[in-house]
Amino acid sequence: MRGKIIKGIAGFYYVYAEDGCTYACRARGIFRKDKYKPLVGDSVVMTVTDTKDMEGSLDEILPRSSELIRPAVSNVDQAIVIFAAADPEPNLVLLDRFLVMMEYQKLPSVICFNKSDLISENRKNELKDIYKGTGCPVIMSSTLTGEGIDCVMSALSGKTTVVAGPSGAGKSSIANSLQSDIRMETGEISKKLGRGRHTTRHAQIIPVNHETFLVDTPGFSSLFLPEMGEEELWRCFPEFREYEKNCRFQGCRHRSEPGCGVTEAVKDGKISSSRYESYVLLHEELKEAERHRF
Ligand SMILES: Nc1nc2c(ncn2[C@@H]2O[C@H](COP(=O)(O)OP(=O)(O)OP(=O)(O)O)[C@@H](O)[C@H]2O)c(=O)[nH]1
Ligand SMILES: [Mg+2]
Ligand SMILES: [Zn+2]
Repeated sequence: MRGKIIKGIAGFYYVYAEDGCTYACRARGIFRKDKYKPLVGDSVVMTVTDTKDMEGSLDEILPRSSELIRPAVSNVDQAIVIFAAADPEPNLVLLDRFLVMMEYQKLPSVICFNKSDLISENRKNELKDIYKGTGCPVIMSSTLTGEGIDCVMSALSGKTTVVAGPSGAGKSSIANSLQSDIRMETGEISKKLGRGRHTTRHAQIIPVNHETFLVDTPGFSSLFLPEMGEEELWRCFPEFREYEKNCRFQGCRHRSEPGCGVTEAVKDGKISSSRYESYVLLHEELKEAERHRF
């Protein structure tokens, strides 16, 4: 029978199989010998060995279409980056950091501002404007009013999507609102600290239906950029591309170089200054990291 590995705990791989059941499977010896480690996300062939205890054996791993490093999951099609629109205020530098990481791994992203019930129409438009140039769809959602949940569902349908975003954004609440039989732990936000409790600990896959899967990742608090070069960083800001052509110098870093098309576009309001500020911060961070490397 075919299935998908949805989590791995203590030597067991939990396989969501074609029959709609989940089996705890041991990997057969061949995997250990080949050092070919099964990954969460793998499509596999399995055999049921015990129908009472729902156990099976992993027989074969089908070819992977992709392999993500952070988080370590295979066959991912896209990411959804979920931030609270308010309570807590979204940290847009962190959001941009997620987008850069996804772009760097060539993963398309969907941006979702949850808790839209807490912000005005004006603020919604402001947030949408900031991310217009990224090419990522921006969804405003609320698990309280139901706004945008249908948009989230249609963005995810038929795909395996990594869910990223800080603790307390409402990732689990959204996953729960997509289908009645999936239940993920949700945590009450700590009013005093203004941030959520870390309720999700292991990377695991939540089947929404037979073709739609969510990869739930632990709440990120800090994230480091992969060891990318400067040039790779500005490639991860899609809205720069159109204006880079106007830069006077080849290899322009879009910082204080004269005749820079990107900083010009920021001044003219064609590139969002919030996005550009994130670029500057991440650029400084990369330079700093490079200095420590050598
Ligand atoms: N006002 C409002 N609150 C929401 C909404 N969605 C979720 N919440 C609340 O926000 C808090 C955090 O939600 P979770 O779904 O646990 O957040 P999470 O992103 O899964 O957090 P971690 O698992 O810690 O990473 C909970 O108290 C939810 O009730 C929403 O649309 N509007
Ligand atoms: Mg959660
Ligand atoms: Zn430039």
